[in-house]
Amino acid sequence: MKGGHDVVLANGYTNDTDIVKGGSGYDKIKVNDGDSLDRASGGAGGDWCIVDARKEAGTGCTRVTVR
Ligand SMILES: [Ca+2]
Ligand SMILES: [Ca+2]
Repeated sequence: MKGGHDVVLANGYTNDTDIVKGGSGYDKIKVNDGDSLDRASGGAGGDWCIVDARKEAGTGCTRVTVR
């Protein structure tokens, strides 16, 4: 991941565990793929994590949306 604003998508397979890390910019990290096994780990700069369940959001997520 580079700096800047990125959108990061977990691959849309359910019942798997995706680990998605943001870069140094304000990134949008989406792991709302239908399971609650993933980990959206925000990077520096604050990230927006879109998750299936709150437990998917790591400490680097400054904004969390459950979908
Ligand atoms: Ca998944
Ligand atoms: Ca998920």
